[in-house]
Amino acid sequence: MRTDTPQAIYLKDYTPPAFQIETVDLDISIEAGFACVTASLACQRNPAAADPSASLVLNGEDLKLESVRLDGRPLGQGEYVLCADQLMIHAELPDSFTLTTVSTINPDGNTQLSGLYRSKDGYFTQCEAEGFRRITWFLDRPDVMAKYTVTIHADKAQFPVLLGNGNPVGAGDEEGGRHWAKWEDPFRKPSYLFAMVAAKLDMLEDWFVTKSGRKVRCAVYVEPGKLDQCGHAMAALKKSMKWDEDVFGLEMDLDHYMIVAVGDFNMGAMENKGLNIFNTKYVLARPDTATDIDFQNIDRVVAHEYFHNWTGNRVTCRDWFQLSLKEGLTVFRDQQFGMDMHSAGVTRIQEVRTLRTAQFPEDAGPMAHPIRPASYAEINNFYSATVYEKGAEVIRMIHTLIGKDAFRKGMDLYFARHDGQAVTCEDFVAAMQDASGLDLTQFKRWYNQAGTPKLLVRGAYDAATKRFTLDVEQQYPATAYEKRLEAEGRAVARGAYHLPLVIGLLGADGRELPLRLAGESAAADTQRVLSITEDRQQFVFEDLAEAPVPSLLRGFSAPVVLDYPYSQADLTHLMARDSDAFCRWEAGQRLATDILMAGVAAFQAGSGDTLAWVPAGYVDAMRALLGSAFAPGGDPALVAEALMLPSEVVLIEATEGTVDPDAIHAARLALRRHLANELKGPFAAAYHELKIDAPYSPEATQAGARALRNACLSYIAEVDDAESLALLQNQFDSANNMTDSMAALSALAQFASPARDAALERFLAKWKDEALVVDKWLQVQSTSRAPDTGARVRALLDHPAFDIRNPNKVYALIRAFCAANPKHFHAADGSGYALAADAILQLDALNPQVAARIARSFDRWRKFDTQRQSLARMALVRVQGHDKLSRDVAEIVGKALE
Ligand code: 0A1
Ligand code: ZN
Repeated sequence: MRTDTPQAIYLKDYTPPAFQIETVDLDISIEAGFACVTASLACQRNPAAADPSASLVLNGEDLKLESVRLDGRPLGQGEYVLCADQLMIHAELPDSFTLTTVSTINPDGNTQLSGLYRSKDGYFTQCEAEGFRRITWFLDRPDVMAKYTVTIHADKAQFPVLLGNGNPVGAGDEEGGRHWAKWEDPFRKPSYLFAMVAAKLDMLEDWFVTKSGRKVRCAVYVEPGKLDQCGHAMAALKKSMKWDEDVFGLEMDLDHYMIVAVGDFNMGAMENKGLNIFNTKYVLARPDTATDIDFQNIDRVVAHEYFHNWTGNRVTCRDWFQLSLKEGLTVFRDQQFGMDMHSAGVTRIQEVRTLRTAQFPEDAGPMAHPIRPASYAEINNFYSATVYEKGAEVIRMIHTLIGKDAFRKGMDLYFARHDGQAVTCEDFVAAMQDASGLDLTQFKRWYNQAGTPKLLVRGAYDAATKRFTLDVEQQYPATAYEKRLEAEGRAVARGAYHLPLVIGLLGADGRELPLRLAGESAAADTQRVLSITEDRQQFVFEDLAEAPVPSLLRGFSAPVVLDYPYSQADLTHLMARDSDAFCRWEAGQRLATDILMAGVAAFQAGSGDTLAWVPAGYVDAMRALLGSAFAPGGDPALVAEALMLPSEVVLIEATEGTVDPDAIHAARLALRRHLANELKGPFAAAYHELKIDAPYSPEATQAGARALRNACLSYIAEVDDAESLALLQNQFDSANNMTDSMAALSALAQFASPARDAALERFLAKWKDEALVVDKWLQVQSTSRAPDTGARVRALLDHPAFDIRNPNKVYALIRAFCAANPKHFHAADGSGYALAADAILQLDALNPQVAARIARSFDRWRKFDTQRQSLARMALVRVQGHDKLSRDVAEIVGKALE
């Protein structure tokens, strides 16, 4: 039995590689039941290596070595050693030489989906972070950058499409109905960006002319028969190319840019040079199969992978500790793209919601880590919300502190200095500092400290002096991460963060008041970026004729928890009048959270049903909110966001002390029902008013109207009478797009009823051959609040529509249940925990990366009552006790139990 957390590797131990590899020549032959890989590596001793006589040690995993040659000479026994996923060359090595290995691999048996693997229509690769070593022996680390050529051989009828990175340089037929193709990538790249495909695929082709007149061929490859679902992805690609030229001056550098969609994929997509491989979820979309959100996600993921071509590929990471160098920056870039393409306010709100649902809990739990961790056991566990989403917030703070123009200069400088290199987060910050002249030394704490800081802000108005004083205090208590470092004797000093606090002040009539800080001669503006650098700071605003309501943390200017003692009247005022869309939304969320927390206490005391905890005026504020969508300048998309009460997951995080998931669920549902009953008329009127007659389009205005209409529908459904059921049924029956169809199905799925069962049955019958729609069918059930959900999820594990080898299915059924259905996952009898543990163990034998993602569901187990804690601990201990546990799951479970 294993009880420990696996061996960690440390950032402080980084040393440059002993060898560099100049060129890689690969020959990959796909045979029946195996693949043969010949790799010729032109190697050179690295003058920067610590040990000038170090031997060559290559990584390899699940490879069967057939032969090794050094400059053509076969090496014999004793000249190399194979040991624990390493090939060590003992033969004497000249300063430069070519090492050629021949190995066989088993892509058909590769259920991990890392390296070369089989999926329905052919063979695909995934090499980030350490998958290349599952294809051939290599110095599999990102600071080894080489030029690659690859020749692929396969059966022509079964796998007519053969793709590699870069440019096609040759192709032909071979004996036995086989064919070959050779690809050459002119850019040096790390091994994690290698890709190849041998498959039967259809292709959509288009062209993009870059700003300097280069014609780029854009191609989207999909499963045969799905060409009618890839137009949106192609359009997104071309929009991304244009945007990166316009906003960052960055041009596409290859003649071919290919996107290949595959149904079996662990993550969203992968930015391999010139040959992106995508989860079908982020490529395929048709109005009747994909929702507005799916269309938006496709835009974002296509843009994200495209933007990586500069931020990640041209300039890459020195080591995996620097992952946020490329990910935080690229997420920031895709967020900015999203804000330009869709509604800026709504996009920002959705990002904040993601951060609060996924990243804040991570920072508060056993897997807490800074955006650049100091150690890890399994790098795949660090493709985290912290590295990605908080990483993007950190870049955004630099953008806010130095301003847009200096940020652009900083990007230009970063590329001028580092194009073609593998660098560190320091290098990026140095470019920003040098371009802006702002000292970012203290700012770098964001890279080394974990945890969500708390900003305690207090305001005081003095009518006599007409001054408003803001006192700002930051708190950053140690997280599990710092406690672990401390226990290991590696504690690092913690200190105050440098962050931008963007603020405005609102008068009683909602006007934005001019802001003049003490010591300044005139009011500069109605919005200011306050630079917070100390544990405690004070800001005094002058010339205020009335007590203002402060609008704080505009645009969510820093990833912190803000604590300000707003009254309910202040919040209602901000909700209705603030000029900042995020702050308007935030005021509503804050108001709802305060009310719901009172509701939770009431339910725990047995008086929840009286609704005495809902303050007078709340229903009116929500009525006004709904009405504002129809006023001149109203934004239905934003109102839809604001009508949504904080999720149970967010409320769990907001709970100080022991979480009671049943009371949280009861209070939230009671408030939804109350609003539904009180605002029955307005919801129905809005629903009818927002009917769209035009043909479906996923663009923002139509999607916004649909979002609000479906938000109304979900409230109408809470009334749960014959009339509301008829409305749901009618929408489900007549919807001409997946957004409306799913909205109706998901409302129906909340009630264990014959109507639900019939709708689910019809939906599956209609869509059983569209894998991504079947995922929706699974998820609508796994996230339902209906009392039979736990049992249904168990039963669905055995349903023919479910496949535990397919990550999308696992995410839809199991992860969604664990992460987005707290009422059932945290069922008091432990059945949710047992279900998760069973799934983790079953998955771990197939796909450790996916198993580890499910294991993260236990992150917050210590926040619950002792009964639930003991059941969660039992489940975790059962997983940990398994004797062949992967490093991936062992790290997660080990940390959870620490
Ligand atoms: N770099 C990709 C994400 C990615 C990471 C790992 C993968 O396999 C283990 C796959 C994709 C991105 O940021 O989009
Ligand atoms: Zn990325």
